[in-house]
Amino acid sequence: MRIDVVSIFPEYLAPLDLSLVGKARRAGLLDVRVHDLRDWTTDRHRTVDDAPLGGGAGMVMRPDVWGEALDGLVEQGTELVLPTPSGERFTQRTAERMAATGHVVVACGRYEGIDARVADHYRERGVRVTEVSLGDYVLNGGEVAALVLVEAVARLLPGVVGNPQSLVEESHGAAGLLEYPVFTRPPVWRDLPAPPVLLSGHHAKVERWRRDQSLRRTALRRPDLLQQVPLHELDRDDRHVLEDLGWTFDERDGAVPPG
Ligand code: JD8
Repeated sequence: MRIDVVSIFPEYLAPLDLSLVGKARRAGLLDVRVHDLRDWTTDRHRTVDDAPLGGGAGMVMRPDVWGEALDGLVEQGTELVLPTPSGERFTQRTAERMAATGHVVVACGRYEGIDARVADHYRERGVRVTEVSLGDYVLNGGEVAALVLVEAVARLLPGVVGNPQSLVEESHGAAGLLEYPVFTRPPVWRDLPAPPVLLSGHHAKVERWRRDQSLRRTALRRPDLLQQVPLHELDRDDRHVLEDLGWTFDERDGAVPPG
């Protein structure tokens, strides 16, 4: 898979040289290329922004510079990703879909954003254009989203994560639940014992305990996620855990939170 990231702060993407993503790049499991948007400017001040049409505060990124940059990177089958606070939420499902895409180009905006015609222009040319948001808070640019996207996608690629099994049980995975709490040695730390079941060697009990913890955490912290879990994926024991928390179950509506 190839991911191109374009930004006026390419050094902001330096963390992609580190850790798992850095190792995967050096191993050829992933091709990440970072570009400086100013390389496509033509004036001696390397200008990328201009005043907003219609007035208002701040500056807007020019479509002509972005057009020159993206024309050189976007090909047939490329997905063009534009981080923006007004985008659709970037989720694990989004990451999974992008990991199955051969080529993604991420256009990192700054200032008040990128001239809206850039997205429209590439959509008109048949390019899949996705405007994504990390969440309901305002950042100063798209670089943080690019870091999140590359890491979330890279770790889903074959060979990047050492033990693919760990991808299965994590939050937002196929089960749609939050992950259970994890513990390691010492068995007692500052008078805090680890859950005895984890020291029992009784694998079935350990699995049940972990499932119960995932259900409880999801019910208490992310009831919206639990409501999306198909009823047939909640067995009798699962429902007992949730009933103790006041949940009910409706064949049509699925798991129903208390109150
Ligand atoms: C791209 C420019 C800053 C945003 C005026 C502050 C994503 N979840 C998210 N929050 N914010 C962004 C984001 C912010 C960006 C750009 C993404 C490009 N800005 C602008 C509009 C208000 N300034 C984001 N993903």
